[in-house]
Amino acid sequence: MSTNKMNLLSLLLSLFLTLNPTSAQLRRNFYAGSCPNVEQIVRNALGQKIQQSSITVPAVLRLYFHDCFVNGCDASVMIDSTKNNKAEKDHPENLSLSADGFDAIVKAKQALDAVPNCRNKVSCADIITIATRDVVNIVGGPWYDVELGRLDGLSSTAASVEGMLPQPTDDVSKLTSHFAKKGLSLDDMIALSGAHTIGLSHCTQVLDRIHGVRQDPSINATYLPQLRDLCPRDVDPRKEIFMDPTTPGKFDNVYYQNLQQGRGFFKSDQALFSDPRSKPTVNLWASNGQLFNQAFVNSMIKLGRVGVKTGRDGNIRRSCETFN
Ligand code: HEM
Ligand SMILES: *[C@@H]1O[C@H](CO)[C@@H](O)[C@H](O)[C@H]1NC(C)=O
Ligand SMILES: CC(=O)N[C@H]1CO[C@H](CO)[C@@H](O)[C@@H]1O
Repeated sequence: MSTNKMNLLSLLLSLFLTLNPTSAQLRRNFYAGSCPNVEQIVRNALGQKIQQSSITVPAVLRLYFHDCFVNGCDASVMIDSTKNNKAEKDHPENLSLSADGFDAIVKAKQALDAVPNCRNKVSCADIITIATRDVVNIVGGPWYDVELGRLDGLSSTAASVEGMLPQPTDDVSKLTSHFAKKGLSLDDMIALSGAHTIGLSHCTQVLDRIHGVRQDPSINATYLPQLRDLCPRDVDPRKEIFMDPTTPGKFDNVYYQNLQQGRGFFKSDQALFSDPRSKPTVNLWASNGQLFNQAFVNSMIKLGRVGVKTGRDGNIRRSCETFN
């Protein structure tokens, strides 16, 4: 290629990067001038919280997903309801968001506020982003550099959650359309679903799938009786069980190997293996954990750009759970 063409190409590329606002406003080391140790401080606070409760790990990861899918990655999921406002937390689908996830972010914010130059300088949305990267890494997942510079959102309503989150009964078409609305591809959806390699679900989410007339025939014949034992039809609705029956506490590609054997936890998980559009990718990542890790990192960074607030659309909250 001639130098002229190369110059033109790099000009076009930088023009594109400038015009593409979501990627342009976020950057690594955003807090280098105001709170240079932000990542270390968050990581220390999380380490302490995880020692008290290991449930914190999947809880934070899921919090990031729910935050970004409703209203963008703006910590709107953190806001407490008041007399006049039913916040996102109050939507029935929140019931499963574990309190330890919220508490971990509150603790990290407290740790930041204890450092004079960091006090009220770091957004709650960025704390969630950093914390999520950390928890994934702490249980064996990949490390990656986080983009920062999000502001915290100015609204949070239970009504805004309606229809935003994919359902565990969704098929690949429905899942794909949910993710496409956020600018995320089929492969992003398959990669991010790999988050179900850790964490718990309430039994109630799968009762229909394992008992009765609507029982899902794709469930592995050895796994089905185990699931029924753990989650009998009259189970206590508060009971939770691991979603990855093989390596529940480790972030790995066993999620995809489980799908190959009919050990997907939700219909939406197992659908990734039964649908020809997603099956080749499931097989690839089942056989190559490194490729999965790369894909997961790319998709997590993309997820972190969804609906980012800047300027007048946000601020830095003094408390993550209430508006300033
Ligand atoms: C693809 C569509 C998805 C569906 C239908 C879905 C659905 C669910 C459901 C129903 C639960 C169990 C909730 C309960 O306790 O009852 C759950 C748990 C969880 N989900 Fe997803 N999810 C999806 C994608 C994601 C994504 C993209 C992430 C993160 C990147 C994620 C992370 C998690 C984690 C970590 C848990 C365990 C939470 C804990 O142990 O506290 N999920 N998901
Ligand atoms: C079910 O799981 C067993 C291992 O427990 C495995 O050998 C078998 O191939 C699985 N069945 C199917 C249909 O994948
Ligand atoms: C974690 C959390 O905030 N859970 C709340 C979800 O919403 C119900 C009401 O729908 C509350 O009772 C929970 O406390």
